[in-house]
Amino acid sequence: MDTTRKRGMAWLTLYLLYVFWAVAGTSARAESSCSVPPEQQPWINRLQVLMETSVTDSDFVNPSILIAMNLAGTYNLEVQKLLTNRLMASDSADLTTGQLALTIMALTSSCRDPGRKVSILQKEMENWAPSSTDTDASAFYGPSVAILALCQKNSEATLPIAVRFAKTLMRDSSPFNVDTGAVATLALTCMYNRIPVGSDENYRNLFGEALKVLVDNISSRIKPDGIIGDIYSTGLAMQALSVTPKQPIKKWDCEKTMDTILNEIKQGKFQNPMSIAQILPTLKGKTYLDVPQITCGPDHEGPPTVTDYPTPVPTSVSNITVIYTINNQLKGVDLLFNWTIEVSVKSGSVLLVVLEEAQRKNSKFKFETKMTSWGLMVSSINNIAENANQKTYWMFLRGKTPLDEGVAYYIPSNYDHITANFTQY
Ligand code: B12
Ligand SMILES: *[C@@H]1O[C@H](CO)[C@@H](O)[C@H](O)[C@H]1NC(C)=O
Ligand SMILES: *[C@@H]1O[C@H](CO)[C@@H](O)[C@H](O)[C@H]1NC(C)=O
Ligand SMILES: *[C@@H]1O[C@H](CO)[C@@H](O)[C@H](O)[C@H]1NC(C)=O
Ligand SMILES: *[C@@H]1O[C@H](CO)[C@@H](O)[C@H](O)[C@H]1NC(C)=O
Repeated sequence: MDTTRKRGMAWLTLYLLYVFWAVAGTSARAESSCSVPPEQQPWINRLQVLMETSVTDSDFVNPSILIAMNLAGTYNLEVQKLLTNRLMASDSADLTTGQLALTIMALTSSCRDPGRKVSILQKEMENWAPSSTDTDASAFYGPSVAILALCQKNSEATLPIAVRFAKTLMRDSSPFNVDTGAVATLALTCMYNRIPVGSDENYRNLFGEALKVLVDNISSRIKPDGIIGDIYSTGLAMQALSVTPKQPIKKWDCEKTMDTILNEIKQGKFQNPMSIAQILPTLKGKTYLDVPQITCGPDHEGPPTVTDYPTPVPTSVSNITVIYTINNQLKGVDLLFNWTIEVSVKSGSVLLVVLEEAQRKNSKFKFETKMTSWGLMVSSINNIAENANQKTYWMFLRGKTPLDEGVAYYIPSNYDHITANFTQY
């Protein structure tokens, strides 16, 4: 009798431990399992200051920056107000599906009512269908953000849209893209967590199955140093892996990823405000799933007391030589070209300076850019322009390796051979 009671107690203890573990595991995973050590915090504060400061010198209204500010705790209230007001005033008709979705999340993160923007986005997603032939995985990026935004606003009305999205995603056979997979994971995790009680088990099964495929694919891209995809997809991938209800086949070592990211930050790899906007939530133990829970009060943290900004290494005034090739083997039989030029630019210049110098020396190298959330994108070279319908664009490579940054941020080395290749995605 005594032993059965003891056994009963033991089971109860075990059960309680299990419940405690399960609760702690879901609610505090992002914060507790790996966070930025306090002594490294100044680096993170500096990034946030850099990101917030960028807003005033740019006329591109970037909702991702507002989301990151509100998740991290705003320093500059003026910037927060400016962005919120500009986003409130933006016309849904001028925005892509993805930008509209980010705008809704940004306004929600500022505790503002996005109003009609939500129903417009819902309509767009009800009519959404990816072009049936050769869909590239990144075609799901905007729609994934849309499912996430709609889930946070009205998950029940989003169920049928999300079901169709999940099925389409699983049918897609194009090469996996980590950034897109991460946002899709956040979107479907939101849906999974909000399946109404007592509804069909099929929802849980479908979203669970899709999440398993996504998370396994993300985990298959974890490199030995902890980077997931490349350094600029790692922030979104960390968010995804820290919230998903489905554990990946390949175990993820969050500490290792965090260490490597902190090192990359110290190397100056996060200068682009948009790159900061995508990594900052994770560094602050937050994810995009926290957007609806943000509380907006009059009290705020205020700017951090960071004075010792590391000064960049002074670059020498000497010039370097860069070999630059523009190559179109794709468009117009009589328009094909493959030209190379050598240009001399000041050491430490960004690639954009090389392009300008080439254009100045030879008008065949003329080019055009357009402003995007990631900065300037090269849209046209020698009158050959990218085209979203034809899925063409100018890809930049160093030797045979595609660049992981745009022309306004990449700094070429002496005798780098940079190629702009007109190609398809
Ligand atoms: C889809 C995509 C593309 C598509 C965009 C066109 C399209 N219609 O889909 C294509 C294939 C053209 C593309 C090109 C490039 N991309 Co890209 N792209 C993405 C991806 C996966 C999703 C973007 C998106 O749809 N956002 C959703 C909407 C709502 O936001 P948006 O701001 O309106 O989106 C626009 C911009 O993102 C812009 N864009 C896309 N990529 C890039 C890259 C740069 C440098 C710039 C300035 C703009 C830009 O195109 C989008 C559609 O108009 C992101 C991933 C990410 N984490 O953001 C990578 C990403 C933005 N791309 C990246 C890179 C490196 C490039 C290239 C430089 C690659 C190369 N070696 O050539 C080129 C740009 C070269 C040039 N001509 O200047 C990096 C940028 C990192 C950084 N620090 O700058 C990212 C983060 C991927 C990664 N993890 O490395 N890309
Ligand atoms: C990645 O996703 C595809 C479906 O898009 C799936 O068939 C494949 O098994 C996944 N890969 C891994 C490693 O999970
Ligand atoms: C284009 O030119 C480069 C550099 O001269 C050369 O290496 C490459 O093979 C050429 N490519 C094509 C398709 O002609
Ligand atoms: C050095 O680079 C600049 C462009 O940055 C160029 O104008 C100048 O002519 C170059 N000097 C030499 C000696 O090539
Ligand atoms: C350049 O683009 C062409 C056309 O799409 C493609 O066939 C070729 O493989 C590309 N070259 C590189 C180095 O990516």
